[in-house]
Amino acid sequence: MGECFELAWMLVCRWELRTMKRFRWLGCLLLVGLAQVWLVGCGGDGGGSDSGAIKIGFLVKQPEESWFRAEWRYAQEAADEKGFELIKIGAKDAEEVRSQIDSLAVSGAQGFVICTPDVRMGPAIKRLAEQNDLKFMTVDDQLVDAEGAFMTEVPHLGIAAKEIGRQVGKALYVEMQNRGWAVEDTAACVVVFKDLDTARERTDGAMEALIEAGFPVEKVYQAPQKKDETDEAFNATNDLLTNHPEVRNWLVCGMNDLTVIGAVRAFSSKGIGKDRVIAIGINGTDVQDELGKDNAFFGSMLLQPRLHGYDTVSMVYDWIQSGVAPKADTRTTAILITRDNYEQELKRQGLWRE
Ligand code: FCA
Repeated sequence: MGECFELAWMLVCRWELRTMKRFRWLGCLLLVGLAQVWLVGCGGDGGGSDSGAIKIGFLVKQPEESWFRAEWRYAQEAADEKGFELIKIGAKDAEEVRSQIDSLAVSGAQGFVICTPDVRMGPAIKRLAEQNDLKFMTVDDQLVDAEGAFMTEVPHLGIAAKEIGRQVGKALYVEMQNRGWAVEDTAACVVVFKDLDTARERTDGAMEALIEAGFPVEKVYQAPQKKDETDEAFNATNDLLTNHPEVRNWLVCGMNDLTVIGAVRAFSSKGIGKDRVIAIGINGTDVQDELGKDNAFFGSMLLQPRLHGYDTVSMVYDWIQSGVAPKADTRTTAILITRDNYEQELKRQGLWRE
């Protein structure tokens, strides 16, 4: 194949020498075509596995969550388009993360994308990947080292958490005004999860924007959840409500839809419904049912799971295939969906369930 390539190049040069300018482009086209055939003939996997088949893992901490299912779906789209094998893995604790990375290596994978159940596993994940010669990047939750500092040497794609949190805070305030609620009658219930930076940044952003808009800081109550799960958000909110029976109206937010769903359930278990609660989540992937009902869920910040699934695996694929490393840090944005636009926006992103 190499010889064909050289021969074609000679012909093009000769054409040039004979000043057959009219046909020069034809020669170039021929050359490009042959170069492609040659690359395919050589395998063209630029450092992939011996068999040439590229396998990439996608590990997520909560495989049953709609958010992660959406990421997987879009990652699969990339795999089908580009012709690599995607291995979808649920890894709910540290032990599963370790054993699944090892099995990935055994199965001949060359890389993975991960949203780990525990970001403090950062150094361990990095070591395991290096030992097994696996390229990897993180999605959603950024790894931290032993001192709790972000491991910026590992490529990451996550949401612009603080800014999206601020959008939540602003939207809560605007809706409070639309309803004509007096600030004196209203408090904020912010369900916080302090163990995860992206969660903390979101709720910090929401509180910051609420206070900036004029909401009294002493009426912003935090309800700490022990884990990032709906039941834990329910318990945290329940405790807060027991301590504040005097509040008439509530603005509610948290790290994601599942948290806010838990909070809304706690309110409704105490008989506090939509006429006294404005609740806004984050993700947008989990709220179709909520917004389909007439309840206290007002809206959600709809993220872009396609970028988190399709783009991340594509970056790891390019890294394996052609040695182009992913961008060090990518942040994605969100838009507010409410009952007015949720159907249209979920359909636009291919997230609507019939
Ligand atoms: C975290 C949350 C998910 C989603 C993602 C972008 O991993 O747990 O629900 O919000 O960030």
